[in-house]
Amino acid sequence: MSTGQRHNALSSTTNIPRRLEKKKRNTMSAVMEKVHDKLSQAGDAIQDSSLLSNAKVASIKADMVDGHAKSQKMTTDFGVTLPETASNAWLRVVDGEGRQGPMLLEDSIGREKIHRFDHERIPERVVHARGAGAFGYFKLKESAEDVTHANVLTNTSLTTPVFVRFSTVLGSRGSADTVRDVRGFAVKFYTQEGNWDIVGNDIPVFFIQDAIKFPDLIHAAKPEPDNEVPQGQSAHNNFWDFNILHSEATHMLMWAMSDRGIPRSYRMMQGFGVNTFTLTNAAGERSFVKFHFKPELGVHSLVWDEALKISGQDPDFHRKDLEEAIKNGAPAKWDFGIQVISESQQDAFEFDILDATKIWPEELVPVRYIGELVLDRCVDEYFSQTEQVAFCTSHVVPGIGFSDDPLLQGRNFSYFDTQITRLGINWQELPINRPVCPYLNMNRDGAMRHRITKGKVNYWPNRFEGTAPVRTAEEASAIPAYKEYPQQVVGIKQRLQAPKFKEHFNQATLFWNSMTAIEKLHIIKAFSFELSHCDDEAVFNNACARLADIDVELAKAVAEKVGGVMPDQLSGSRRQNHGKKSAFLSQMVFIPKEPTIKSRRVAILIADGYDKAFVTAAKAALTAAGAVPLVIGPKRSYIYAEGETRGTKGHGVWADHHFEDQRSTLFDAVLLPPGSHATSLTTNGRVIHWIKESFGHLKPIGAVGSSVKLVKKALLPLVEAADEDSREVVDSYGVVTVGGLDGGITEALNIVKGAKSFMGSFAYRISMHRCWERELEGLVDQV
Ligand code: HDE
Repeated sequence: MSTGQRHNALSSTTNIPRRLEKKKRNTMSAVMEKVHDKLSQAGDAIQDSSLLSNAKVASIKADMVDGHAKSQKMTTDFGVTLPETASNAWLRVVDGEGRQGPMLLEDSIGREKIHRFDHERIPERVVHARGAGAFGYFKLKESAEDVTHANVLTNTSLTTPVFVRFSTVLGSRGSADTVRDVRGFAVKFYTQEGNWDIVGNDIPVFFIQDAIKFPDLIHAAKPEPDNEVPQGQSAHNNFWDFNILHSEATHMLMWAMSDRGIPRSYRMMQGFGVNTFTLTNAAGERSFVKFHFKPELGVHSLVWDEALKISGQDPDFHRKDLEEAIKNGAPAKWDFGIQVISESQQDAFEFDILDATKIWPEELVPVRYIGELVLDRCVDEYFSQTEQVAFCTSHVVPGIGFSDDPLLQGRNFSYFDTQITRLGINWQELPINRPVCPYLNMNRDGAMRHRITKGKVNYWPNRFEGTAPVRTAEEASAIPAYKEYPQQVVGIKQRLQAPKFKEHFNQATLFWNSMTAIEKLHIIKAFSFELSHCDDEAVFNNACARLADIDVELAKAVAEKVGGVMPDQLSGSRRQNHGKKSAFLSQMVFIPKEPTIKSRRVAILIADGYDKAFVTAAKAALTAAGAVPLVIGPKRSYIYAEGETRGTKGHGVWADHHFEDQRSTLFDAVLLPPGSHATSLTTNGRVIHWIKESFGHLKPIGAVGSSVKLVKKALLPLVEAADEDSREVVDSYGVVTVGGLDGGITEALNIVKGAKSFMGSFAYRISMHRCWERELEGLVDQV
């Protein structure tokens, strides 16, 4: 599309009256022309499907350099070529005999290098300091024009580039990924009408109702002030003290103590905008909205013992998981949905729809899924992209607005403000933050300004393009600018809360009642872990008393474990459980439509003497189904199969890892191939531990032929296992065994065939994520 055509297309979509458009074009400054040209290019890029997700990437290309110095000469920051010796030695005095004397301050090359290094760090985010990001796109599938005129939510032909940053809340930048915490889910849509940020979480509610409490909440949750302990943990006195003093936090605590607090992967979490925003349609009608993201792979979590161990074994677990999936061709995907309440229904609910500690139950307000979010591209450089990205709840585009949600309104101030501390006043000019559409105004100067705006004036209106004074109201309203909704506001200034904000327990109980038995067990265990780390009696007793407001059985189970006050020791009458449930709160309902093992990590344990045909075929079958099989052996080297000669070319399989550098915690399942290697593996404590630990973490275990004896050694009598000469596949609590492979390897390893085949049963178990029945029946505590 040519630039001229593009302009026409633009004016037709933006509804600017012809007269005004002509006038505008006539008076358009050279700068605006350039900006429009840029838009044309960006627009053209958007049309080009190969760059679908990359209109943003295209826009930052000019700022990218190849960091691999091999092909280039190294220079100073000001472009002068460096001598080879500069990387090794500071300029110094050397006497005639080669003895070193003092270094010289005059070495501007040395000084430049150290000076840049001294200032590499910027303040980390005050919350959500640790994160991981990726690029991708948003594809609208169904127009929401009945409720909004936002282009991004009405034009189904558009593909909008996005950048997403996931994060933990409490830990500092170098903390572990798998701690129990809320996860941030922040999405920047680079729309053609400006940047739109949804700065959400993986949990749909929040601890507090009013922004003014946020600093106290975070002070209490972060490491304690006297000794800066603990790092990235909520299991300490101050966290629980604050939250129990705020009964409004009760609902959020239930979510945070559920498995939502320890996701298996960023790719397997829901995302929620949490706050109530508004939408306005072309007719000027306003409604209230909440934003949702539902993961294609289902909602899955780690188990707590596993999460604890991964924190030490691989603190970058989630960060690496996102990268591994994208690089292996498994882009992360979510359905995007909206929950909408019309203005007339604002007061129709027993909760206040502006209260961020409440969900809008989906039975009452169904989610309308209208689009898809896809992350398919890893970042090029962590600092300039993931670290420097700056999200703001106040970044909305025409057709989307704010509500009087008191948390949101505080956030609208906070995000803007915090970026100045982190990035400086020109943070919006950074490549990752600037829009892909044209932008121009008279905001100028400030530290680190790097955009160059040409022209004679830096104020508006001005004598060059002063159209504003002559614009009629009609003309002005036809410009597709951001317009605030003309909301009528009448009232008395006071620091008070609306009555419905004062009810704090109904939805906490609703959440508890809606959990499956296994989820309830996990919640009890989570509360018990956290409160056992609180050594102040007042804190754990108050917490146990609070639980009695949610459900007596829950309170009893936790109090018993942590030595807290039992519900029947409490004075006064307690709330009764209302018995209501919702079908949309258990994460167990969010499973993929079709069973899938896409991006699941499977460890294949071998030693010299394994059955090569099996290992090769199993790897191929798993890979074909989208899983990530990795071979683990006694050492990282070639491991030789039965009948192979060590050191012979073409023999052996390369082990990706050895038994000690990777642990069972880092995999979703373990596969034990047949072969004479089983004999040596039976006496390998690390391997037996691997099997027991996998069992304890509820992971599927598959064993074939002679390797069945490994399972027997590690897990009898907890499970049943196939006889070594039996051809029947036995699935006992997700331990899938078969003595021999019938009908040939291919059939036995056919994942698609499912049920009867060994691999079909094993893969099905992997697709179900974890074997919960082991825990329900108390087997886990016995390994
Ligand atoms: Fe944030 N929050 N927040 N928050 N938040 C920040 O902004 C704040 C809240 C969330 O990946 C900060 O740029 C206040 C709710 C995410 O860069 C800061 C209040 C939700 C991220 C800030 C809240 C969030 C932040 C720190 C209460 C879920 C990471 C650095 C009124 C809907 C974004 C920054 C990223 C980050 C303030 C509550 C999510 C200080 C005052 C509720 C995902 O501005």
